[in-house]
Amino acid sequence: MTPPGYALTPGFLSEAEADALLASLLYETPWERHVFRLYGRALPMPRQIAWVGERPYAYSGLVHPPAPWPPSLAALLPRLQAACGQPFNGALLNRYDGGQDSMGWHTDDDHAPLALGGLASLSLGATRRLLVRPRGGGPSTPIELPHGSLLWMSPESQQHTQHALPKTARPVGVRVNVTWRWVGEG
Ligand SMILES: O=C(O)CCC(=O)C(=O)O
Repeated sequence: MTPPGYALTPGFLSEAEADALLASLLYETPWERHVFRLYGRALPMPRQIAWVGERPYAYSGLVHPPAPWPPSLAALLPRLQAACGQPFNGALLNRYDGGQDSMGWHTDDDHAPLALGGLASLSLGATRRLLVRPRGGGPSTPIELPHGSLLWMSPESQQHTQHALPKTARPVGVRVNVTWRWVGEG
């Protein structure tokens, strides 16, 4: 069972559609691996990211400039918007090259103009486990995210819960996640 405010659609994309989208995003995307400084130590972010969309996006201590939708994502946009019942004008792409790539606990409402709505999270490649827990801590609920699945995260889910994609010791292949968002004028 997914936690309140989260809804999973396995097979949102067919196997063939998901295979083609994964291949084109791996190839076309200008992936960036950011490096943070903490107490004088350089810490590489444990995944690669890219921002696409019509507005700039403040994320991970940087403002990412607007970047055009790649054709493969532009083609999917109307379908995503119809499925979720809200517009999206940008997407954060995350690339996990193996089990040691991960994302820590966070919510996605740190960017105030996101107030309009929820997020649609499309998973491609290796199945990874997302953990969801109440904001402020507590027991976590796992959600397995298979190739081609779509996870809807309501606006309320971002107010009440945090999520994370932990590392895994299992041998896993590459995974790309596209989190579609609405970004206001800031
Ligand atoms: O890779 C995932 O499924 C998590 C993505 C995520 O939490 C985010 O983009 O905020």
